[in-house]
Amino acid sequence: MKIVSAEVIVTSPGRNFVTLRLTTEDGVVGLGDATLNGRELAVESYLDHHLVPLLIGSDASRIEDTWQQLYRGAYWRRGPVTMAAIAAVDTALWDIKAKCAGMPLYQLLGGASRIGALAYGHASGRDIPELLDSIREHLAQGYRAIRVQSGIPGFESVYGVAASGGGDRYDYEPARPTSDDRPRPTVETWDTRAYLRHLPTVFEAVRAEFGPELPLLHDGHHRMRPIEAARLGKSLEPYDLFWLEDATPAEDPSALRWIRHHTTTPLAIGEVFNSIHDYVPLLSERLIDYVRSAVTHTGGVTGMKKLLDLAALHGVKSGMHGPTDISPVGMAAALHLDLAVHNFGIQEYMRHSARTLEVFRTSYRFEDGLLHPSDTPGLGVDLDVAAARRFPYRQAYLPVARLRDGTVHDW
Ligand code: CS2
Ligand code: MG
Repeated sequence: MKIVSAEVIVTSPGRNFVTLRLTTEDGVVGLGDATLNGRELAVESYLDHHLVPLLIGSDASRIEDTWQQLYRGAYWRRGPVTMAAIAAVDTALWDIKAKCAGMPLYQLLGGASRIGALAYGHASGRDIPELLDSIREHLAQGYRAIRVQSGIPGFESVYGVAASGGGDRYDYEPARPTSDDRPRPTVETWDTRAYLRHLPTVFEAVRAEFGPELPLLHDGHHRMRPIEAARLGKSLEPYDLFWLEDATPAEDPSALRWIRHHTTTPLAIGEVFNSIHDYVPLLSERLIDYVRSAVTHTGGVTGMKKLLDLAALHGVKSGMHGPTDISPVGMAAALHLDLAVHNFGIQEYMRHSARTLEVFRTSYRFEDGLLHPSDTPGLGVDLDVAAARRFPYRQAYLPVARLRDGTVHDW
């Protein structure tokens, strides 16, 4: 079954997405997400110039062989751009295979291991009253697990806090389009000590309002040094978090040994990882409790399945990344894995905007706190190419964090 067409579609319905669309000689279409927030055109170029020429005329049924050829054949292995490109090819090939088998993808992955995938949403507030309202809003939307991000007194903007008042909270998008009067990334001021002082008061208020049962998550977003992350994990123990995410920059596994020694707060890490090799020490030494990678950034369904099987050997569960910069195609692929693997933990679900869903026609469902992948053959997502062309790419950068003295910090 040969591939006769491979299109890389960059579209910006509310935010930028990169999608690979493969078509076989029999007219079967497969989609793969290749979105890398803030660096989309790098992946578009990698696909267009280096992978598409290899795909035309290749056998769409040979998924593992294609993956190994694109990974080992690149010589220059790993990296976010390479692995997002490989992920898109791999996901599109699984979409095609499942369509040809007449099954939803999860059936090819071993069938359902649960009735649905527990989702968590992003509640946030510039102050505690606004945060509590946002949590109520998310509970009313059906969420049964909540990520809690709060502003810090004295700070204009903080990671993860949606602009309040009007608009759609689910449109929170950290990557800001450039313009003539804003040609560069926005700069956010950061002060870890202020954050460490404030956060326990936030969770004290949330637990007082919503009780001890509600699963609460928090994203440290890479910005603490090990001893600071250890202090935060310890100070949040009374609030029984489901997880503390990205407590420290993920490149340094020894940092996690420090944090692990000081706190029992569960740790989640890996959304910026792109290879199973990044996880090996973290899993073998049980330094983390949840794997945060997304199908889109870790070599596709093939890469993610291998990673989750390795994680399962060490009692580590999935917690796949699911912000709005994972496209509906990437989200759908995640849901098929979420339903099938045994070591499922939780699924991030920021919910895409109505404008995004004008381009990506999805059939996964969110009901009573659980996500359900489509039962139509394949991934269950279609891309309206004509609609995609109505939303041309807009250059956008993720913010940069600086300390009060101007020093660049991890955002
Ligand atoms: C965040 C992401 O959802 C999360 O856990 O870490 O929203 C992250 O900020 C974006 O994916 C960056 O593009
Ligand atoms: Mg995160």
